[in-house]
Amino acid sequence: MRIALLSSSKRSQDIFGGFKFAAPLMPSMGILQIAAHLEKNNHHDVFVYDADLMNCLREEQILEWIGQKKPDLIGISIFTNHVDTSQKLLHRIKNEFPTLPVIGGGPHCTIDYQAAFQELPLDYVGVGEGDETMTELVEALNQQRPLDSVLGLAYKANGEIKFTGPRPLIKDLDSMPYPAYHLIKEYIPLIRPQIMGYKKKPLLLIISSRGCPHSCGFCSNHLLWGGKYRAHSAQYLVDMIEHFISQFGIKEITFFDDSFILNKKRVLAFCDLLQERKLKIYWSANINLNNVSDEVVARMRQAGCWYVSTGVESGNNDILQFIGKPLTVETATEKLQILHRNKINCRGYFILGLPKDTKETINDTIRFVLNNPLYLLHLTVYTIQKGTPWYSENEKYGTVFYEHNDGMSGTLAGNIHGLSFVGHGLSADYLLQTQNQVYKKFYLRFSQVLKMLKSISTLDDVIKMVKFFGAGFYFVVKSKLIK
Ligand code: B12
Ligand code: SF4
Repeated sequence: MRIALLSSSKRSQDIFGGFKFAAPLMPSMGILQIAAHLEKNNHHDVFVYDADLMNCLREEQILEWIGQKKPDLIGISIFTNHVDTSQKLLHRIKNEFPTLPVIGGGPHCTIDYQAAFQELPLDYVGVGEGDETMTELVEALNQQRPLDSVLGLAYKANGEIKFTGPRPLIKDLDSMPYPAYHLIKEYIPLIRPQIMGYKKKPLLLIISSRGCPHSCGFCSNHLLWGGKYRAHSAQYLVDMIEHFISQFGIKEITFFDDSFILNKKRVLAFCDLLQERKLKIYWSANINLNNVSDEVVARMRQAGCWYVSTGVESGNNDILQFIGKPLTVETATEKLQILHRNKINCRGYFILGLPKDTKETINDTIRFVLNNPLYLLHLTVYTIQKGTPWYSENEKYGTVFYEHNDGMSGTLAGNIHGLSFVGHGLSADYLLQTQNQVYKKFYLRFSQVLKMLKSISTLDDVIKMVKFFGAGFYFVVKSKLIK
């Protein structure tokens, strides 16, 4: 069976308007993992089309590609923030290839498979981890077996939607094949995370663990990954990095899982192995601040880590407690100092206008942002999301605009869509203006400009910096004009 795996545009390119060159270009890891699992199980006619990365944002190009590949099954990965592009694409596919079956998967489908069937012309929906589900579906279809044995699958039968039951989580992540980067080999040189979030290309994204043991009110992680933390071993990761260096000459890795350093033993072993094997590679990771210590961070730095991203979310302890985040303002301050001392750049994620936020708690967040050693700032206005613990609670704390529930409404880039939540005592204007002002204050401080200038060591760094400030200026002006 020939299988085409797709990801429609995540819209980053459109959002950046005239500053496309500064937009991140990242592959959809879900389809690369699924492709690898299919290949491991001897299904070798697998093709991947990542619309953003392949810079083919028009549906015609994807349809043409499908026409050439002649798949027997299409799999598409869907995040809530790009349901609209997936919807358009799928309707075109169904018009052009009416008998070609399509399975949807990814966070949006897992969170509400019933809704996914209503919104999108899908034949099947993969709920949860799709690696084994997809392989088993292909085998069941090949052998014309009934589908009820394929766990984690929803499908239409006699006008009804049937769900086969939850797919158990994969126990041993090391039994999984490496993501199938070879299927998008010629596009690897294009991969880049946020413009200031990498040093050297070619670069690959790696997901080193799945799941997070915490359950923050605004995050759907618990529902998606079952609240269980599972991780690849240090040995597996270093073998994989060595493999990718030899295959594609990569120079940097971005670990994009939720918390790379949750298991201290694993991080230390990973750093030791990288150094033992003399693998000189830059890397960065998403981390939780409460796992930071001098010991871990110093080893990370020695082993090539230069940058981390972390969610602090708020500068007020009551709000942090309400979120359910295991962090206090004092701990966050102390841990950011540790990163700073060890010369690891840090990007902080913060949210304005969370349920229970007031102008006073927001001022605490602003003070925190401006008074701690952060290298980059990511500041969004709170956006409601299906599948999060707070989803049905939001109305207690403010006005909810469900029509703006696309995940992007609170980002500086996405304000144009309108906010999805405005807390009691706050207004959309106030939130958007505050976001705009804090960005300007943060990046235009003399100390910040100096810090960023000091980090320049190559011509490429200069170019990135110009693009970064250009795009930043574009967003600030755009969000001021659109009211
Ligand atoms: C890396 C990441 C990003 C990267 C982008 C990565 C990329 N390639 O584009 C960055 C930092 C840019 C980012 C931004 C945002 N992100 Co993000 N991100 C993640 C993160 C941490 C990892 C994603 C990942 O690669 N996971 C690993 C892969 C293997 O998992 P997966 O893609 O889910 O695939 C598995 C299953 O879903 C399923 N599956 C996937 N596709 C398919 C297809 C088929 C056919 C089948 C059967 C199964 C299937 O099987 C796969 C393997 O098991 C997740 C959280 C998480 N831990 O998953 C959030 C997450 C995906 N992001 C989320 C959000 C909300 C955003 C933002 C909208 C936030 C914001 N307001 O700015 C933006 C959107 C920006 C944009 N333009 O896309 C939400 C999405 C929720 C939703 N309902 O869609 C998540 C789940 C976080 C959360 N818990 O709330 N993100
Ligand atoms: S926000 Fe981060 S720490 Fe909180 S549940 Fe989600 S992934 Fe875990």
